[in-house]
Amino acid sequence: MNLTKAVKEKYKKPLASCTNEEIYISLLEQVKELAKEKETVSASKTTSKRKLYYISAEFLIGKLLSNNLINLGLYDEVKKELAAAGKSLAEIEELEPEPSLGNGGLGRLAACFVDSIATLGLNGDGVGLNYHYGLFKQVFDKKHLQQETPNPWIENESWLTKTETSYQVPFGGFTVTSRLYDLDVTGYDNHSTRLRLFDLESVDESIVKDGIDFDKTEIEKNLTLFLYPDDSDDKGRLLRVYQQYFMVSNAAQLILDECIARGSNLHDLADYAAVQINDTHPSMVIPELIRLLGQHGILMDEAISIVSKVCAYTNHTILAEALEKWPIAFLNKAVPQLMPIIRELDNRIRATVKDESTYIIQNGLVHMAHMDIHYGYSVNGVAYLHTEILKNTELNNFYKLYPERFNNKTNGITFRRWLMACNPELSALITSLIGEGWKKDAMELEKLGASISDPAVLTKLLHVKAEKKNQLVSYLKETQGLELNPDSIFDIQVKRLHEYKRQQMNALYVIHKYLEIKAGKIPKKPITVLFGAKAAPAYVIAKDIIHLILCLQELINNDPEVSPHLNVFMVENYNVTLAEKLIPACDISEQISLASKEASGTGNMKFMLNGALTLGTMDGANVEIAEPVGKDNIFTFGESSETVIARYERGDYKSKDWYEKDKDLKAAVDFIVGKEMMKIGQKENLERLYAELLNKDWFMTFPDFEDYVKTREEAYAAYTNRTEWAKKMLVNISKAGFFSSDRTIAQYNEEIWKLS
Ligand code: OAK
Repeated sequence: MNLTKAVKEKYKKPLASCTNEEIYISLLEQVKELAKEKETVSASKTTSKRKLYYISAEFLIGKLLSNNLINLGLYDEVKKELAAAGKSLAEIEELEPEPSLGNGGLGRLAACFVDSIATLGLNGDGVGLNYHYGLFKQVFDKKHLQQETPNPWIENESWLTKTETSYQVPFGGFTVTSRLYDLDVTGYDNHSTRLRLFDLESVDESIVKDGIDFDKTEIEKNLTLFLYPDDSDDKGRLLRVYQQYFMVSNAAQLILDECIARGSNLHDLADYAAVQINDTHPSMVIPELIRLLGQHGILMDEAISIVSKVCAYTNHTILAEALEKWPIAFLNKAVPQLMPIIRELDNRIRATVKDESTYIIQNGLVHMAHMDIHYGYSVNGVAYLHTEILKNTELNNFYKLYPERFNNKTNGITFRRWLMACNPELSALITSLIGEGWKKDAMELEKLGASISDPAVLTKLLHVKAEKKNQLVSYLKETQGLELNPDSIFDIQVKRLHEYKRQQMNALYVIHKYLEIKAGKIPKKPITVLFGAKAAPAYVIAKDIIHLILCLQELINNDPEVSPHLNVFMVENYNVTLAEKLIPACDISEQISLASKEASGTGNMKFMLNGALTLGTMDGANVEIAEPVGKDNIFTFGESSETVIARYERGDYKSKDWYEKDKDLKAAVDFIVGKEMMKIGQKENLERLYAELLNKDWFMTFPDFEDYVKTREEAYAAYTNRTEWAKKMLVNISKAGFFSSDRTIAQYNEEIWKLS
């Protein structure tokens, strides 16, 4: 790429005289063109007749400029060219809005997967929706409460390319027109693929009033405005059904069109297409494909058998409330054309399967996952423990019917974004030690083990960490006005706010530490506790937990006795961009979900890869991190998933009993409604949270509290031995190779998609 020439042609002036905005737009155009070329090359090179369609309601892709430059091998070159003209690539990157197309783990995983699909040169696209405002933008108000505002990200110049493709999507009583936008995704040093995002032609941004409020019944205007509109009421829930159908009807029409164009007669559709259903949001693709095949003259029996060879389902959660079940009345209203097909699918199960708990329709509700399992050819969990729990507990009735369909695909992350782009300093150190091979084969990171006793390497590793902490300190000062102490332990928990992830337990620890410091027990090394999390707008207790943390931030950081030793911050509007700054700077990664509840976690992998040590429960992928790093290089605590599952089964958990018998815990819990907090916070929120913990504590923070405190102290003590700590960091980095999404995607391909 020759940026100097490009801007000369576009703006008739030298690079040095261009504004950052002008350069950004020029870079965007150039990179888009190059990605498109790669796309064409990839498409012509592919030998696979079968093509993957990864359908997902979320693709949390993050900013694309740097990542694309890295993947195209242009990053260093462009950076130098800009520097020579007195321009900073980092400043230009800041201008790019972050696409707001996802919410949490499932969406970020989908983005990592598309990167790996491109890198491995597989014949596959991601298919989803082009939300205009995506997930809300989080702001904290003066009362220390989360507020939600729209998060527009689509500008005149963006990564999206409008296509000629458009479909009619029929709903009960009306039909809407869609428009396909493509977004090229570059793979590392190789191919490129596409994210295919459908939008509504008649979408109308002007109906959004007052924060993120809009008329949920104006489907023809609102369908692609927001990701997961508030589903606390029936109107919001119905809108989700409309959105999901809009996504899958477009996807199904695209799939059939493409396969026909590539030579399929539709009877052989399974030779041409594999559909991965990313949790249950795209599940209606099953009846929709059957319906469309019917329109092409294929009879029900055959259509069902074809679709069952095409669709595979991934489960990302065992939380019962997240397993989607839609009232028949909703489907009858929104998508009446699907209900007879869903009934037929259910009747066939009723005729052959005795176990009523597996039926698709039960008590007036359509169980989406049940449809996926009966009519898909693969069901996978996302970490070893999670898959075992699905097989033995949550989906045991289905496992008994179809043991051969169940398989595990432990999640992974793309090392391009989560190491090369966000931590070039560490990448350079690694390359200087073991060469470039790890960039294509992550397992080569194991070679770092040879440096474990090299003091010079360990010192360099600590220097990189210190540098990343300094960078974070400057960034948070500039962007959010936060004052962090770079010479403290950075202890970080960033992820969606959910009771099962137990940010409240972390907050209880913070209170405990505050009380200790007040009583004169000073930590050996100052501690900075960082949180980042958005709470779903209607999730009351999650918002109360944010309130608690923000109040603690106010209290502790302004207490001259305590703040030299302990600080607490909750960063505002945690997103991919912030994650890329926080993760490389982290010393201790909090992965403290209640054992059995976190399907996998992927933040845990990103932190490990960047040399943070995990403080975690034996849950999700933590189990698979603990095994290779060994007990000296991870801090695990808490009850096992068996103990937790057994207690749920007995149903005899009483949080008050635990509260009464642990005086430190009692003091921390009582502090929530004590006079210091009441002065800063809102009585209603704090009292509600206090009552919730004392009377319910559904995710069992109290039984784990004592062990959590003890283990956290051990981690802080270990930190003071810098050489030993650096060794632990190095072990973590060297064992991270397994968690590359290239490995995960290769396994999906070998065992599920079989693309070539
Ligand atoms: C979101 C909506 C519905 C169901 C699941 C999710 C979700 O984000 N789940 C998360 O998926 C990640 C990727 O597999 C996992 O790492 C997380 O543990 C899981 O909570």
